[in-house]
Amino acid sequence: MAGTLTLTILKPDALQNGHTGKIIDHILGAGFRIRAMKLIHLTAAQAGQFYEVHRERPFYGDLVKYMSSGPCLPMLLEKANAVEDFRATIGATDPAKAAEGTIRKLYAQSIEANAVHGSDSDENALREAAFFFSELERV
Ligand code: IDP
Ligand code: MG
Repeated sequence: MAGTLTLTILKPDALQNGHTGKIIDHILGAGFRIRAMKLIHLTAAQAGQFYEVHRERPFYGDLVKYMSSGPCLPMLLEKANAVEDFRATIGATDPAKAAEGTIRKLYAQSIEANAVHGSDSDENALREAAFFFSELERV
């Protein structure tokens, strides 16, 4: 059975461009409950660790620089079928390919500065949740 948790990050471009409130409203409107959230400014080392799986990709260096360029807002979200439903809510990685009405279509700047992260599996959702939040920081 699909899990009920997924991890998102409102990325630096979303915060810098003033989209924080609208994106949170969109997420709540799509039926997700916020179980934890935290405003933080990642170091390059922390951003590199979070995106460890992409270390060999050509965009990794730029991605780490971008993710540590300003504050971001990780949130732990809960809903039935959380991972798949949230990926549908945010749309494709490249906003040019994202479906109408998705968060990335509405708010992303580029394939790199694409407004939000979404876990790609239940296993990664749990790993990413533990990366940002202790049990005590969850409600
Ligand atoms: P996802 O965020 O839709 O799961 P991933 O392939 O896991 O996409 O890539 C992680 C992040 O790396 C993307 O959200 C985006 O910020 C960045 N990224 C992915 N592909 C590219 C690319 O081709 N050029 C630049 N940045 C990219
Ligand atoms: Mg991914």
